[in-house]
Amino acid sequence: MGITSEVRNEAESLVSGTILVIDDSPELLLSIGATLETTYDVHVATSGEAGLKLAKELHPSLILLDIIMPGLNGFETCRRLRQNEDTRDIPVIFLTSKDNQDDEVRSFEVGGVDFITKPFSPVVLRARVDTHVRLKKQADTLNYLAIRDSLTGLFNRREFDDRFERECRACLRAHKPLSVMMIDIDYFKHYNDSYGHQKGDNCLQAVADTISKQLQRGRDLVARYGGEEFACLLPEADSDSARVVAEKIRAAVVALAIPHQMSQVSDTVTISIGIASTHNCEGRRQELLQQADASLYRAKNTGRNRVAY
Ligand code: GH3
Ligand code: MG
Ligand code: MG
Ligand code: MG
Repeated sequence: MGITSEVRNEAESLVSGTILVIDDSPELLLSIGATLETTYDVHVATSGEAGLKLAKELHPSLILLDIIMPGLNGFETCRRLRQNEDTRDIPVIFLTSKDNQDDEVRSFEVGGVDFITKPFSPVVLRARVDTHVRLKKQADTLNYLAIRDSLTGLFNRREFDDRFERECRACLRAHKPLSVMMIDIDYFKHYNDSYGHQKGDNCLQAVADTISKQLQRGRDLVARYGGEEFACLLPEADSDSARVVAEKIRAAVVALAIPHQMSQVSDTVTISIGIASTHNCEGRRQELLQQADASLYRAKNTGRNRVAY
């Protein structure tokens, strides 16, 4: 089963998930809990400040948010949820005793997805929550698929380029180096010719998994950059540390020991890796990728199954 169908199955399964209720009234928290906790994992916060903190920790599928609370009110809480990258995509339903039109409109303006007035009908609350949780899951699925390659599950090239840009800025700010690697399977056309395209696809998946497993630092990332070409980004890694990582990846692919009778370097599948490193990537992302490509070309021309920098 490819990632597409796995993710779809997950999204279409019964509604479930975590819901955060932010309200200063203990009675209301109890009655919402009773309404939703048969299906959802319900967490509560009694102030906007506590709610913001919990939202970051829990990443709930949905937030039910009171408007009138001491301290941060619901509108301001929602505004801050939208400003934070970790919480901006969580749908917020306002739940309030305020039932004038201005507040209802304001609720949507600050980023709410729905507005329910108290006292609420448990069945209506339930129906609205279920609907928004389902929509949230569908949006998550589409976002996930938009940034992935469907064969390997790695990031796709567009996502790599986006993240590269962000990491570049972060490394510049922190005065840290950054390295990129281009990886290409050796004699892969021959591999397809002798074992068929399906085996070729399996081989690509195995190589992709192996590269991922060798990248252990949280910010390192790998993408499928082209057909049988992978790009890795190693933030805060200089040329020496990138070479260590590349050598580990090269050796791990050798250790897979996938037979390749028509390779001219080995009797198993191998890869070649080109590295480029910099201490100042400002405006030079394209140039760095070209440098890594040039290194890769050297690795190919000096015998393959090797790392060049
Ligand atoms: P080299 O060692 O110089 O890299 O030789 P190569 O044969 O690997 O040459 P190249 O990198 O140009 O070959 C790319 C081949 O990868 C051609 C194509 O058949 C194969 N390929 C690209 N994408 C896919 C894919 O999604 N699945 C399969 N099975 N094969 C692919
Ligand atoms: Mg209140
Ligand atoms: Mg290639
Ligand atoms: Mg190749």
